[in-house]
Amino acid sequence: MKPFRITDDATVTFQYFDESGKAKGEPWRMLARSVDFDPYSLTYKKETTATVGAKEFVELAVDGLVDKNECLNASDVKQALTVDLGKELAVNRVTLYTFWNADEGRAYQYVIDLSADNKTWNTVADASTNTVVATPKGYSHTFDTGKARYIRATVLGNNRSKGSEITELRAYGPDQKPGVRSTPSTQDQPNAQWLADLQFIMRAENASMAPTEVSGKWDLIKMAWGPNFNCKLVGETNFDWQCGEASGVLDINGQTLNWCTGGGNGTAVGITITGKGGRINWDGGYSGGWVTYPSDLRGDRPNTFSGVFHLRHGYMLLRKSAGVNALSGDIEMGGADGFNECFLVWDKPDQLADTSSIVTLPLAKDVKNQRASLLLQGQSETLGTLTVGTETIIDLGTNKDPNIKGTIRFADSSKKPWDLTKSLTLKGTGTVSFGNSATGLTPAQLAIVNIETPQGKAKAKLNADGTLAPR
Ligand SMILES: [Ca+2]
Ligand SMILES: [Ca+2]
Repeated sequence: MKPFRITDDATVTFQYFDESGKAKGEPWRMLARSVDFDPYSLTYKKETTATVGAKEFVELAVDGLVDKNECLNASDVKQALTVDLGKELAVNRVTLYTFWNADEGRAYQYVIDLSADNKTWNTVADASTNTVVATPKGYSHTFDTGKARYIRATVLGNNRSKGSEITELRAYGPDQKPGVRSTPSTQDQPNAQWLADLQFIMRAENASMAPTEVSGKWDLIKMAWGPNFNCKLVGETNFDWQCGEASGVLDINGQTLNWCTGGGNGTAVGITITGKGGRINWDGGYSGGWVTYPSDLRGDRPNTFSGVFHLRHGYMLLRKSAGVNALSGDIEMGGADGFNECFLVWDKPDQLADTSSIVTLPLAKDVKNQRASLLLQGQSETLGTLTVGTETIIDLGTNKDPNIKGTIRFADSSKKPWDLTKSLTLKGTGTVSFGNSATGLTPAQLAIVNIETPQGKAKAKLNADGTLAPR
């Protein structure tokens, strides 16, 4: 078998096969994280002490791995980390790896010293006034070769917080190159621990069993809810779930999910919804009833499900973390015979993919309250086109911060087949735009747009930048 190379974080699926090539047992997955690993540093797994920190955290600084999420930390005080090389060795290069966050320009101040006896120290790098921003490459210092048994890095703090996070401290002799096995003059022969580590530089996290396959009527009672929830549709599935909370993963897998939630009860959907294509037909509440309590899509992981989300009726709140997609595909609203109106509501900004388009569908003739409403609540969104097929309302609402106005930016929708017997009504102050020019809607489309102003209803025009304004 050829070795395969992973150059970035990747989820790898494993499966056993018998000699005839037939799959045996369950596949399983793990997340392989890309990390810098060097077991040839003189400091690798050497006896290490620190001014602050439990033993397992101190060991993180010499475990061979540069992982900014695994640091020996100290806040409010300087952190001195001392590595005992076990015997005097020739050293001419030290690299200190700290936490890094280039976006916030985090730079660490530190001093590095060498010693033969752990008492008398020789400073080889004084970066106590450093302003160079920390990166995954660490802070490297090369100096005249000296003999040392002890290497000490004292991190004084950083310019963004009081933390002194150390993820790794490495050192090398003059005949060494980082990441390369050297001659034994400066280094012990590889021991069993090194070899074990070299064979396992992929770090296993979130190892999980294959998803449970689901189709037909979904029997919830047998399902385990929580972070380990892991299901995949393998056929059309009917899923009645009146209230509750869940997390984990649901792969729509190109299938159809008929999903009913709520009905006077909110349903918190913290599940991460994935899968290419397919469709979710969502009913919030019950046929003919007035839905008073929203269900919501929440959590800090994006729903990457790229099929159609059909909000048949009910009140769906988009409540993912700001900028995290609650929906990544297209959205249909309304169109459900005998059901009342539907609301798509923003609780946080930037909840839809910039390519997600919205179509409001015509309802059956005998249905009252034939409306589809987008309630921005003072949040902002950029998305794809809008197609008006029923009475459609955009209410920009108000933000908790009075300086922030609701904003919704549709793509140029002039080619979309609007039902010109219906209307689009705008409420609230803020920005609604179609494309970025005065041609983002046709004159016929503009003729059915009403803007509610303090002075009453006004007809609409598009400014040169695509924003709607009273005419
Ligand atoms: Ca480390
Ligand atoms: Ca967006």
